[in-house]
Amino acid sequence: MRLKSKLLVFAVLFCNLLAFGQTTQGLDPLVQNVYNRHRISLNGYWHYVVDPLETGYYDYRRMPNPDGFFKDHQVDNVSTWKEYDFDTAPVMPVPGDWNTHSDNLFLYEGTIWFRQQFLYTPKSGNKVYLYFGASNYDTKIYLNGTKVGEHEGGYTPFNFDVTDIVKSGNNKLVVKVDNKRRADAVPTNNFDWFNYGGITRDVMLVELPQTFIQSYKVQLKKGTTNTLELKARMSAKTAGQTVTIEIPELKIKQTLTTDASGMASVEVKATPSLWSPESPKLYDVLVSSATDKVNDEIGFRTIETRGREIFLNGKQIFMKGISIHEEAAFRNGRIFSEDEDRTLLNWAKDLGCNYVRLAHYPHNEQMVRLAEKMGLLVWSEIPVYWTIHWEKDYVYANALNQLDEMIERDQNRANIFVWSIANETPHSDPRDKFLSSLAKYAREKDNTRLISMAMERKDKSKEILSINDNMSEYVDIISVNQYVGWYDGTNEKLDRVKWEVDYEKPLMISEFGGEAVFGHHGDVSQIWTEEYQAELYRKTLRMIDERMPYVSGISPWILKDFRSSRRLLPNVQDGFNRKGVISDRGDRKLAFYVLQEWFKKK
Ligand code: GCB
Repeated sequence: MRLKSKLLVFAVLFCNLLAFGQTTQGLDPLVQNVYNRHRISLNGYWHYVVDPLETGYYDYRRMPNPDGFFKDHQVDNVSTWKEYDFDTAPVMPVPGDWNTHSDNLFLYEGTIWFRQQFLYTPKSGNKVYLYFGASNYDTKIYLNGTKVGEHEGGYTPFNFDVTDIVKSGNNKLVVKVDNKRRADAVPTNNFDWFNYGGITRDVMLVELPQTFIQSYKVQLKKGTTNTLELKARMSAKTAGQTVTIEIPELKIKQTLTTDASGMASVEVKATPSLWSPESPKLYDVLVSSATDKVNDEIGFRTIETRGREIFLNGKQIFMKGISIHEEAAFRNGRIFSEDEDRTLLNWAKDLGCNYVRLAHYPHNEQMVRLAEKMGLLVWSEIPVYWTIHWEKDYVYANALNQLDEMIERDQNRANIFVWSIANETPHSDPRDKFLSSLAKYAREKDNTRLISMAMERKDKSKEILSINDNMSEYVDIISVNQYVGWYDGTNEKLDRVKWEVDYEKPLMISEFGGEAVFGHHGDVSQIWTEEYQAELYRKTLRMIDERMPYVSGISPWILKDFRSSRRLLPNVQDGFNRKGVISDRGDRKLAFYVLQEWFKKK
């Protein structure tokens, strides 16, 4: 199924490429678990050229210039004409975001060219992949003057087989990154977070044997606690290759044989200790073939819904969560290190969370792995956010590709319990078609997790709040972002409203909240104060206790104040969405303690 699905993605992408000439190009199937492969980091200081008019890409008639900056020509004599020079251009760190690297680039949206040189000695018989953890948003990649490919989307990994392009000695890697917002992009041009541009995650060469283990999935079979499904996909699409999967602690050693598509799968009886927030048990897993091997740490759990409840490992669970953007604590830029992931996750643990909603796009791989080790369940989502151009096939292909890359990377993470396919999208038939197809795809690719999306309210009356969304049929968990007390009335309204939600499915409140400036105090009726925000939390939580006893989880908006160009109020917002229960400097607001107390009682 997985291979068929991947082929489908490639087919859709290919057709779109022919039709529109945009979206992704030249991508190779993702190599899974790159951090446990033989890799050579290309991180470091890269030279960059800021190119707002895309002079390095188009000629003066705005036609693609075959001799663009990607050629990185050398000046070899006094009459060589060249109007750019990577060698003398400034440098910035990769991974990095250009906005916080330089004040001049803080609000820059456009193209920046990056160049890194590296020495390499190809090993005969090896394959070499060039891997990007993420780059925001439109990325074109050239190695030694040859175009390697391109990728659209700012938050998912992608890679290319560069075996035939990388050479012995010095190599020149030139990358064009364009973070201009577009109405027909995913996300669209209107979103409430900061459009950090650049190569924002690790870049590396991954050295692999000619035939290698492309990916594997080792999970409990849906609906069981005593059967493991072991699956592996080899890079070569031929029958008869053997792959061995070992889990020493469970005394499992199974040899699988591939079919003609390079896929192999087998079921094996086992009763592993289950992963849970209280006991985040992971097992060492070794996947090996005649030519390749890769290690992982994998946990096993079941997740299902029954009626209006969510069950983890057969036990009903209340999801005590918080939403998080991938923005560093204290310095407000994209996160570039595991320590920065850890700071945010520790804050979530201090709050008493057993779950984090990683909004509104897939966060870096270490964030998910760290959360797994810390016993935090994860809601993982793609940036299908607000208004999307639902009718356009290439927009769908782009969303589908991002969904595929998200699942492909993290399909072995026990803590991911939900793939979320959208956030607050306006209702229409084309939207329903788009989203239901994404839901179907996610379910087929991975039936061991639940599907959800953050919906909006559709009220029965002013004070009878409700949800009415055709997509309810396609999701396992109904989730709603609701802002009574902030965008909808003041806090008193929270004392009056009733909820009538008619779906026999679990309901999560994926967002609620209000803004407060840390240290700004006043009466509970005064907005922007910590007191108002704390009161909003108190009343919302009381509303849930008293009038929504069936709610099965919450992830208030949001852990930390975050940068957003939509938030313009001077001396209050100053470019920040202030709905954090913690300020951008790490100070806990009163609402933090209100939520912490509530979680203690849950
Ligand atoms: C929402 C969005 C989130 C915003 C938040 C807000 O409903 O999902 O991205 O940041 O509201 O603060 O308005």
